[in-house]
Amino acid sequence: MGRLITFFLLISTSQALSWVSPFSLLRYRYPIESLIKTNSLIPKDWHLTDYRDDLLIGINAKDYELTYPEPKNNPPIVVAIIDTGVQIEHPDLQGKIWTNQNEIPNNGYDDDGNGYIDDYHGWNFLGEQDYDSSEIVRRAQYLIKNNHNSPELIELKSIIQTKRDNLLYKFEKLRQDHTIYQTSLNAIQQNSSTNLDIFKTAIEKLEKKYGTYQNLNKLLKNTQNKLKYVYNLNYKQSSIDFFSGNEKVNLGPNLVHGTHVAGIIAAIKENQIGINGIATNVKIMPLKAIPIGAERDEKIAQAINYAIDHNAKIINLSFNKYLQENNYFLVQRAIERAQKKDILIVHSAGNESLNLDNTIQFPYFKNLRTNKSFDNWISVGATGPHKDESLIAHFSNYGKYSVDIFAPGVDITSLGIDNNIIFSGTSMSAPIVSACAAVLLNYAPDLKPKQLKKILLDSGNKILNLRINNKYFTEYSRSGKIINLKAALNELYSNPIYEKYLDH
Ligand SMILES: [Ca+2]
Ligand SMILES: [Ca+2]
Ligand SMILES: [Ca+2]
Repeated sequence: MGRLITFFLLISTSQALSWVSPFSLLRYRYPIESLIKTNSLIPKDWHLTDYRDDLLIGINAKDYELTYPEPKNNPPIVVAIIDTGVQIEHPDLQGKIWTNQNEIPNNGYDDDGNGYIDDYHGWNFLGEQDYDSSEIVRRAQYLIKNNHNSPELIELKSIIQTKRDNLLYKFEKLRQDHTIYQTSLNAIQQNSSTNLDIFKTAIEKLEKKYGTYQNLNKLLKNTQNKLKYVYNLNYKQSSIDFFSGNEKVNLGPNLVHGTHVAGIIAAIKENQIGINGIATNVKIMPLKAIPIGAERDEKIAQAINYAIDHNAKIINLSFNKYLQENNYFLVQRAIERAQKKDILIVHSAGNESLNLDNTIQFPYFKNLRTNKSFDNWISVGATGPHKDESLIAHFSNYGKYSVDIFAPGVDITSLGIDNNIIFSGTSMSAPIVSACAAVLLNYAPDLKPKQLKKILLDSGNKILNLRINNKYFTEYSRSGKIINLKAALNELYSNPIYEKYLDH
């Protein structure tokens, strides 16, 4: 048997009968595309606006450089994004991607001797393994292996079966369309029929539905891989190859997630392309480690260590799981190391509508060895634009002790692969906080993570007298606030304890 799966062992048998597994709640692991698509009154950059001016609770990040001119010639703040990869050739990210100065790209040689060949723009820790088993499958496999014929296992098996049924249905539809497309294309190309109009109409219909043939093909492969790896109780990944991986951080079936996150932080401002990012003097270090399915702790630990060893100041983690697996201690060790090296970690609270004071998720904000919270760690929940009951996103996790602060995470427009795309999720809230921390560091490069966290939490926007589900907004997080960049800068410049850190 592996290490403890701590919180399951706290459940007594009598409770277990009526107990719903948190794994059955994993609906929104990935961000949700636009929730309020039709609401055109909300500007696309609402998350950057100032509450007083626009009556939308953004982070007041639009013109901070006018009040506080940015210091010149400071080296850029490096933000590592441990995610699904980043489209590094995106025109709105040009000049914003970190480069490993000691590595010569594309020569097949590990020039800087760090163990990674040609890691010029970060590293893809997944190698070719873009798909992996989901949490519910791993949890069910664990229960089967340990002969727990529990209500939880029955529930998980039923969820997995439903997922497979839906995927099989989708796969069959896609396969049919794929065949129609190919048959029609062949007929037209070979001019093999007298009635070509039927085939032309068929293609038109399919292009309306899928956009391009490539899209249809991608969907087909994606569905097939989900059946094969993500929701397959019989899929067992043999021991992880620690040395797999490659330099290709800009490929993969879910590249849009990491690209969206990178854009929120670093997209070039006022260039008429893409969006306006939040930080200016910043470089993104893309570290691809998140598959479709649940991440592996070995890879997360390696990615955190890579960020530490290559001078990232901030690490953004927009992912979570509820499964404590055997090698979680590697992740914890890496976080401890980041703490010692004064690197800030910003983590998305997750999209399962859970109170995290009652449920442990991983990576965990506490050191399991000492049971103390990491002081270089900020956990971020998601808010919407309006000061009403919808302020906390319905999907967002929360917790008076376990979530530090909120940041916009509903209908956030950022960079997609071809066009801008609107996503909702705490995955979007975390990079907003990472970007604010990067801005502060640019003005005061020697601030420690603990101080950065204190400034950001102290200066946040306290929304008073707002009740959401019979509790005040302020009760849903440690600070009770929403991040506010301009206020954070005001705090940095007005509080005498930070005077000596300012780079005048
Ligand atoms: Ca290297
Ligand atoms: Ca090289
Ligand atoms: Ca732009």
